[in-house]
Amino acid sequence: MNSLLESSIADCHPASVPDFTPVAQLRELQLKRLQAVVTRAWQQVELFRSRMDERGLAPQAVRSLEDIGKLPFTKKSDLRDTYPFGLFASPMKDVVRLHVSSGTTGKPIVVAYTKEDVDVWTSVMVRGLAGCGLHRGDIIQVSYGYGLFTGGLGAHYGAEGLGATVVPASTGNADRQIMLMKDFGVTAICCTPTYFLHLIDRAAGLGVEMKDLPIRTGIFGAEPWTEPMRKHIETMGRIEAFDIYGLSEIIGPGVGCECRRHQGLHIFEDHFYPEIVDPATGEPLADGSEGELVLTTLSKQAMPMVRYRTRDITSILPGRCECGRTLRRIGRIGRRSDDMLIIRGVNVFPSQVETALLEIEGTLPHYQIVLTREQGLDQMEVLVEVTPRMFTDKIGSLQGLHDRLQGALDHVLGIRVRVSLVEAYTIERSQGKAKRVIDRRTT
Ligand code: DLL
Repeated sequence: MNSLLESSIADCHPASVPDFTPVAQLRELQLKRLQAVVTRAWQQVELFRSRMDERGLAPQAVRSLEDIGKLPFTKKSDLRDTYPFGLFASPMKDVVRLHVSSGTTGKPIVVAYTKEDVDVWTSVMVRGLAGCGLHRGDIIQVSYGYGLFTGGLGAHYGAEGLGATVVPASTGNADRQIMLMKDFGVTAICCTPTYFLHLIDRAAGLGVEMKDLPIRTGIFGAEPWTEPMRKHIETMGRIEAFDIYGLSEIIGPGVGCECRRHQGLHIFEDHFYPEIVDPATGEPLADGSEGELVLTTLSKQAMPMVRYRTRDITSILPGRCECGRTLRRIGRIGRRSDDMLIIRGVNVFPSQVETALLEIEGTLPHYQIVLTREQGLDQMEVLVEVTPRMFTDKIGSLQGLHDRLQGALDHVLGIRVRVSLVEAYTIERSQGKAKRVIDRRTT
């Protein structure tokens, strides 16, 4: 074993050892689990069985991992159409937990867990947190929402499973969050990146210096964020920031997580099988190509998901991570296939706006995109908060900042949008996922 690998393993909680399983052994385990999950779904879930029947497929058709490509996809609409319990593969007496994801539109979806599912969820979260360098002795503040959202309880069980001390703060009451961090000597926080930004601002407002707090790690996810945002958070918050990914339909947080190399998110592949497909055709794409992430749960009991179309756009990164984990990695998820805005025929993603803004000094990482329709034409306005100093400076510097932003956005987006500079705190702060786009267009 090389010394890097040895030190990575030494860093870890014993539960993290599966991260280093030799690849051949991992693939063998995945195949065995895939066959079992397909059989379970076929036996227990009517929708899945009928889709397999339509294709003339039985579970025995899965003889190799490549055969996964023959299986039907599952989509979010399938969960909505079978609301509430239509995709459950376990009787209710075996279901110990339900979570609900509301999404932005329409009916909510319900997801279910058996005791074994909760144990798997805890174990992947333990592995994720351990990979970020956390361990027993850490004091972890969980500031994801507790409740129907998976973030709070998912991180909570993981942090407790790690043997750390958990501060179950949930979201809200930023002043109290800062007080807890300070008084309890919190060493790590789990929350959305935008909520942490808000906490940094509040700390400054309360006269608390981040550098005086013992916090050293942040585990951020549940919404897209960019590399410039990471740099901003790390500098202002005096912490190391990690990206954690997950979705309710698959388990919640803990599908994948960065390690200390910060070169992509390791997928906990012994439980979740990743594929990348062309979002338009559903055809599989090679490693390194960007496309839609499709996930299959390999051990889920209560609600197995076969080839779930996440709509999250990323790629499987080729090659192995220097940390020695054998788990494949995905790139940071910057966008979803359904968050694309089409403005006067041009495709625009909110993450492009964030990248452009954060490169310009004098702005704050708080922005919102407002869409309107004027005389039949779509208009996009980007509201950007600027540092208080900019407003007290001469008018000329504000105009200069406006022009630099306008230039950066024109360049990145390829269309002219309206830029409005606003004072700090004009844009509403979110406690969970940030709402970046306000669509005021009426059809
Ligand atoms: O957001 C689970 C979660 C909680 C993940 C806490 C990480 C931390 P849902 O509410 O079902 O579950 O939303 C899932 O959020 O399909 C992505 O579009 C987005 N998302 C989650 N993590 C990231 C991330 C939770 N790290 C949806 N980067 C997913 C970008 C993310 N997008």
